[in-house]
Amino acid sequence: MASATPQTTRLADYRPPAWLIDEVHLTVRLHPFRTRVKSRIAFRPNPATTDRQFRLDGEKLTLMAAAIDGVAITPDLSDAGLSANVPDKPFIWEAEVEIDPSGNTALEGLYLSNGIYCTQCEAEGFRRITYDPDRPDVMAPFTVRIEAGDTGLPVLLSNGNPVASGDGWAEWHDPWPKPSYLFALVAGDLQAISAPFTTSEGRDVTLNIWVRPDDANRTHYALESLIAAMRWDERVYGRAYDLDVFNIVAVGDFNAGAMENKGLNIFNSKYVLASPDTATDGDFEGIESVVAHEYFHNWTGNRITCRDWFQLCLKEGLTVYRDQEFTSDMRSRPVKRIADALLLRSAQFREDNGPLSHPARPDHYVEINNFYTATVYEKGAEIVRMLARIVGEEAFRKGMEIYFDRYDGSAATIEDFFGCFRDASPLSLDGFETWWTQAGTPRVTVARHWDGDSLTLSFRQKTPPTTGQETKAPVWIPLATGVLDRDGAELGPTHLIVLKASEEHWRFERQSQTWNPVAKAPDGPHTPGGPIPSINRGFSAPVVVDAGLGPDALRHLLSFDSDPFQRWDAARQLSRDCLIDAILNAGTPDDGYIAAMGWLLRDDTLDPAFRALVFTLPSQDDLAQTLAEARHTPDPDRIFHARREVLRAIAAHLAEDFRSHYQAMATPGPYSPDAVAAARRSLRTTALGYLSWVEGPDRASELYRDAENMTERLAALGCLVQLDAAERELAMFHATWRHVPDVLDKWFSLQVGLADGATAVERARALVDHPDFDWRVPNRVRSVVGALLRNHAGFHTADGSGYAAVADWIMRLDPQNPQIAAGLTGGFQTWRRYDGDRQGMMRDALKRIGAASGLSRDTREMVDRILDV
Ligand code: B3K
Ligand code: ZN
Repeated sequence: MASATPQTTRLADYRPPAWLIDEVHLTVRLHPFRTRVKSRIAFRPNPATTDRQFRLDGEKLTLMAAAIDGVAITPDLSDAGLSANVPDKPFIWEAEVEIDPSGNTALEGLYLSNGIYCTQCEAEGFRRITYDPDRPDVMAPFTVRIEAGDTGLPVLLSNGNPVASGDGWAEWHDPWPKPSYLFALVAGDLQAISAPFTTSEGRDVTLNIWVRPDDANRTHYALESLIAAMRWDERVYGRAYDLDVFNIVAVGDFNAGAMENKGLNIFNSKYVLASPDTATDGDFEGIESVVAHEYFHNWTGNRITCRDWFQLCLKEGLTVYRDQEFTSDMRSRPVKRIADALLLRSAQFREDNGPLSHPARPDHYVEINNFYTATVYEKGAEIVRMLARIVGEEAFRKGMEIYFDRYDGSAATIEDFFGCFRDASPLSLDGFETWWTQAGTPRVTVARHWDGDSLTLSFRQKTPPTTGQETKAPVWIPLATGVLDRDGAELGPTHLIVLKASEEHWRFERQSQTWNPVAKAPDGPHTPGGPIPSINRGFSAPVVVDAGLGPDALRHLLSFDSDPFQRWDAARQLSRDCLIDAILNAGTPDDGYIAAMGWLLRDDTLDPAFRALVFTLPSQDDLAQTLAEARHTPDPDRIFHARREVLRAIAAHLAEDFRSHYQAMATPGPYSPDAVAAARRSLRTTALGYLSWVEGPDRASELYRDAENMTERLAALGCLVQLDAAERELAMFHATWRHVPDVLDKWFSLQVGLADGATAVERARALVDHPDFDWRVPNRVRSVVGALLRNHAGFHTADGSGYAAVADWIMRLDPQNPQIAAGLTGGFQTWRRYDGDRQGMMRDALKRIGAASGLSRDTREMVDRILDV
């Protein structure tokens, strides 16, 4: 029997809380199956409402006792919480509940991860720890006493500052009012590496990274990253840390990447543990950015939180924007911008193009955990970036200052945030806010008219309809635009054209080098001659621009544009066109394309990381998306083979260059994860990838053997897997790393992710039965099932075995960990792109999941949305 239709929560139904909290006091006595949580909560009526109903959230709790002002009561209990009659004045609520951390496989609330007790409360996990108004607009200071009980665990941590401790107990106090989702508790046999830190305000802080003793030597990079992030937030935003300790704990079993609990961040160990022999350059960069992201939440998320979960992008979009800027300052700004554009286009545009599309601020949900999406995070960050660009650096800073001053200690909305920039900027921003409420990726088409003296660009914007939003308003589209003459010279500085209407005409005067809006385009046909416009420099707007540029014009931009993003994007468009031609017409890369690519490869003035990105061709999924947008039905097998042919052809043409770069980009001496060294390795391993297609496996085998760091070793292994020549190396890798979970995950994921379609399915099926596979560990599940979903040819094999396998695994996982099961279900979101047979098989797989008895509301919502029922 399918579960009952779960309830939809709507933004329009928001009501302020009936009761506010002055103080929360918790005593947690740990036990693997019978942990006791005593709560003492001081409630007072909310003067902003006359509603006095008293309802507390609570799930999977056994209530032992409850009292109001010291008098025992018997509340009305339901699966979702309790209600009680309460006095119409401030009162003290007390309760004692029992919970079972070992039985908690959903990893939400308090759970045991390999002997470490830890919590995950965002979004609604606190209600699995005790009864409470589990909503972000109820904030309070917390005092927490942890009693180790029979567990004997020595390290007992919670939010805030340590107050007192003794044999088997510790007490913590967090003076900063916070919502329940930021509560955290950890108990374990842990070891810290620590550093002192004095804030710009003169506060002495102890920084600790807590891990299992065996991992203590792999925490230094996380600690350095934390220090860098703290300094950056002081310097760039004037925000200093506000407690005496900052604790980070790494755990092996974690649904998300990390969590910003006040003063006690809990991390997926993937984003903490690193050493040259276990982590790749990408892992190091990921650690730096996630440590910074969680730290930045201390102000954007914790000190100022969200009024309700619809406002999630208020904290996530803004904090992603902040971490992107941090990485840009620490590493290469253009390379970071390209990486972010790649992610947005592949993950967020994909979301917009399918049934899961939603605005950056959604207006309804069934399960909020399903909305930690690319749209909320990445598009949310792009909206902040556009706002910053439009109001300018100074007004943006001022707006942020107003935001911090005005909303510190409170729970805010997108409107509150936006209002700060309205106040900070002299510009009228009316209309910009549509970005938060309208789903979909705007398309901008541009026609050019050149009359010998001036260039007129006619812009048309259109956002295709999305699920539940048929009609679309025009949005503000800030397009940083330049003009290049035929000799490559820049005609004037970059100008920010902010489109507001569905159709606008802008004229560039060659004489005065200025841009002006004009009422209409000159009569006559589109004239491609004259200077070449470079539109959307630095990816200033998260939109699709079709500037109607042919290969010559793209090669011109690729060669001469002063904006590195545009050079990369021109190369990207040429690569994409070449691949599409190979897929549809069995075409081969033409000489002009090869020459342009070779020219970029050999340009030693360009950052090697940039060149590596130029040679990272659009993924199979990106190509399927491009084809679907052009109303072609993507054929996954053809995409797979055509892409390999193009890679081979490029490799054959540029083999000599790749060889010399492979040598020249070696990084002798001790490994350093810094951006310069990492950039060299990325170009070197990219060259290796191409060379493997023409030379076979020897060079990769040799690098696998000789590599002195995980970056090169894993890249070599990836080449061997693609050539189906990795048997020996895979066995060696397994033997070496079997007992290091974060490294073993790479072994699982690589052999599924990079194999050809049929092999990927077969391997994934075998690997879920491998003795080292464990359904309870999200990272391990993602390393196989997630890897198969990301293997386009594998997931979409013509016989449907990929779909069937993934559906089986989702059903197996759902009762245990609904969040992970629901996340994997998202892999089916593209089903409408494909041919009738595949559509039928994907729909059947989804229906099969939907019919599973007792399906979680998480997965049910995903199935329903994807099938659009
Ligand atoms: N806020 C957490 C994510 C929580 C996920 C809840 N399902 C990490 C982050 O974005 O910083
Ligand atoms: Zn975040």
